[in-house]
Amino acid sequence: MKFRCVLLALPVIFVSCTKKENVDTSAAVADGPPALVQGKITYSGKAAEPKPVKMAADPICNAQNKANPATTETLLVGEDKGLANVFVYVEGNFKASPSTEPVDFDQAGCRYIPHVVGVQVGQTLRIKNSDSTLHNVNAQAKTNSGFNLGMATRGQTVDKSFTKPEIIKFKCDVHGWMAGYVGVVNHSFFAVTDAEGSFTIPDVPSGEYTLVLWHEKLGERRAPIDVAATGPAFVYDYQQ
Ligand SMILES: [Cu+2]
Repeated sequence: MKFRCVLLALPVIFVSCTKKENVDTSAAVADGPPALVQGKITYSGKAAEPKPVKMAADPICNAQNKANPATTETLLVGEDKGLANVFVYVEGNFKASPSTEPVDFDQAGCRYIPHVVGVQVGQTLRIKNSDSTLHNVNAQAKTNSGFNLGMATRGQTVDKSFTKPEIIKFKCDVHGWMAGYVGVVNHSFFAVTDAEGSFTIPDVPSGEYTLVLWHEKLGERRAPIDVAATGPAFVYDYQQ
């Protein structure tokens, strides 16, 4: 297994990659001012072009899809090999109370938007239905309590929260193509990579941690990081 990490910025944050079995997962005690953890996740392997999603089974989905054609989101590689929809979080036990801001997780155009989203333990996940069709929200939690509920009305919202860290797959039992992921973390130091593979996690307390990367198709990677000051940037390539 080959890992490649490139340190781009001044040595304000040291990033190296190791195989999973070599990583010390214990969280270090914060001992300095908070810093910005930012970087770009790439995938230099082969990636097929996203395919159109066939929504003919539901005329309402199909009509919306014509105006805004949906494509598969399982592996989205963008500019400069940037890998989208990687859930990135700092592993550790931080003293953090959940944000009071709800996180939106919408069903719109018969897709989950965003496709991958993060939420803190105890924070509200506001599940919406922006479509004029029935969606069945099947949260396939393993550590948390899962649920399975129908949302039949356009504009309907359901608030949920989770008690334990876990990345939960959501699927719709009505529309087999619908899948989305909610990363639950016990603090606020997480992000999802954008279309260029970039992410930013602000205000991480100085210290040594493990940065965990998770992608729905490519799986999990772990990299030790030493957050010592502001201004870090690194590139991590998912190709093995
Ligand atoms: Cu649905």
